[in-house]
Amino acid sequence: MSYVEKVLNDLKERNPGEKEFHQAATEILLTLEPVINAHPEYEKAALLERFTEPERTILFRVPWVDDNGAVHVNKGYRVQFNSAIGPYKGGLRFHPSVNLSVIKFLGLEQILKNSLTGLPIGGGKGGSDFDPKGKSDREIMAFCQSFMNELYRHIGADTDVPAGDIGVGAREVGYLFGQYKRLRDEHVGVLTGRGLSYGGSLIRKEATGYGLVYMLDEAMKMRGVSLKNKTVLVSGSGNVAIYACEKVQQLGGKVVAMCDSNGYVYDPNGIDLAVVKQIKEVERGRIKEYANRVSGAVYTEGCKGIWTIPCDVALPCATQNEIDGESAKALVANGVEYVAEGANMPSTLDAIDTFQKATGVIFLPAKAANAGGVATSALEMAQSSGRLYWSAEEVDAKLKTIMVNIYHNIDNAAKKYGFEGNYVMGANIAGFEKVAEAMMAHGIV
Ligand code: NDP
Ligand code: 2IT
Repeated sequence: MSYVEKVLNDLKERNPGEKEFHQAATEILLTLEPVINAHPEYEKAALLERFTEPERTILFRVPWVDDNGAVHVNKGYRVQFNSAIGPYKGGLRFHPSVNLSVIKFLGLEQILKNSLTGLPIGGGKGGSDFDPKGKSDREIMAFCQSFMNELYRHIGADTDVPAGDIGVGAREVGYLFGQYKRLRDEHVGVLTGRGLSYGGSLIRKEATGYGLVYMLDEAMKMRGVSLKNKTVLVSGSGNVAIYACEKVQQLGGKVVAMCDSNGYVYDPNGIDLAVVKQIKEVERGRIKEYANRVSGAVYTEGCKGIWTIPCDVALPCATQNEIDGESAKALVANGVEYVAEGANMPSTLDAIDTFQKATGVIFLPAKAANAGGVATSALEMAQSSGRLYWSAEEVDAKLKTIMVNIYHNIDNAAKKYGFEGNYVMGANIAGFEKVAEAMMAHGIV
C-alpha cells in the first residue's frame, strides 16, 4: 500500500461517517501521488497526516429567539484547517445540511484553492445548520449576533478572516461585522464581502462568478474558440450563479437555464438576468416566479433535469454533488464541451470520471475555477490593511489576471507530471506544492 493510500485509509477510519470529507480527501490525495513520490521526505515528516488534520476545530452552541419568542438552538462551526501560507481564510455557510463533514470538506478544498490564488491566505471554513429561508430580518440579525458572540474570540484580521458562502451574503456579513466591531471595538478587515460603505471591495460581489467565466474564457481562447453564441447552463440562482450568468452574457454566450433547490427554469430565448436579480436579490423569492414573469420560459419541479438540457457549456453553481454520474453522462451525450465548477465539489467522483474519460470535454475543477471569490477577498484584505480603496476597474483587472494565471499554472502542473489536460491533477498538485513547502519550512507543527 502506498503512503497516500495508507493516509487515506486511516483518515476514513479515524473520521467515520464524514462522507463529504472522505470524498474531497479521496479526490485530492490520489492525485498527489506523483509529488509524494518525488519527495520521500514528506512521508518522514508525516506531511499528509498533518495536511488532512485541521489545526483547530471549534464547535459551539448558537441560541437565538424567533419573532414569536420561541428559543432555538443551532450548531456553530469554524474549522481552522491550515495556516501555513497565511491566516485562515474561507466562508461561512448557513444551511440545514451543514455538519462537520461538510465544513471539513470545504476547509480542505479551501487550503488548495487559496494557495492557487498566489496570495497569502491559509484555509478555513465555518457555518451553521441554521436555515435562513423564511426568517425575518430581525431573526437573521439575532442569529448572526449570537453566532458572533462566540466566534469573535477565535477570529481576527491576521488570524482568521471569514466571509460568505451559501446562505451568507451581504446582509449576514453586515450583521456579523457589526457584532464583531461592538465586541472588540475594532474596525478592521476581519470579515470580507463587507458592504462598500464599511470597508468592502468593489467587485467582491461579482468576483466568484466573473472569475469562473474569466478562467473558462482563457481555456476556450487557448483552443481557438470563444463563448460567443454558446449555449450555457448555470445551476443555482444565488451569488455565484447570477454573476457567472452576467459575465457569460457580456461575452456573447446564451444562458438558457438556472435553478434553485426547488426546480429549474428553461428559457430558450436566453435568461433575462434582471428578472432573476429582482426575484433573488430583492424579493428573496423562488426561481419558479421567473416562468410567471417571462413568456416562453418553462418551470420544472426538481433540480436534476437541468443537466438533461443540451448545451455547450455547463456551469454548476449551486452546491456539492449536484452532478452525479448519470447527469454527467447526459451532459456528455448531449455534446457538452466545457464544464467549469462554480460551486464547491458539485461533481461526484463518478461524474468527474465521466467528464475526464469523455473525448473533447474540458473539465475545470472548483478549487481553481471558483477561486476568484476568495482571491478578491484577499484583495479586500489588502485594501483594508492599506486603509484605501481601489477602483472597480483595478480590482476587476487584478481578478482577471489571477484567474488567467491560475489556468496556466494548473495547465503547466498537469503537463509537468505527464497528465496534460487533467486539471484536477493540475489544480491539486499546483495548490499543494506551495503549502507543502511552507509546512516543511515550519518544522513539525
Ligand atoms: P447562495 O446562497 O447565494 O446561492 C446558493 C444557490 O444554490 C441558491 O440558488 C440555492 O437555492 C442553490 N442551492 C443551495 N443548496 C442547494 C441544494 N441542496 N440543492 C439545490 N440547490 C441548492 O450561495 P453562493 O452562490 O454563494 O454559493 C453557491 C456555491 O458556490 C456553493 O457551493 C459555494 O460553496 C460556492 N462558492 C461560493 C463563493 C462565494 O464567494 N460566494 C466562492 C466560491 C465558491 P435555494 O435558494 O433554493 O437554497
Ligand atoms: O468557497 C469559497 O471560496 C468562498 N465561499 C469564499 C471564501 C472567502 O473567504 O471569500
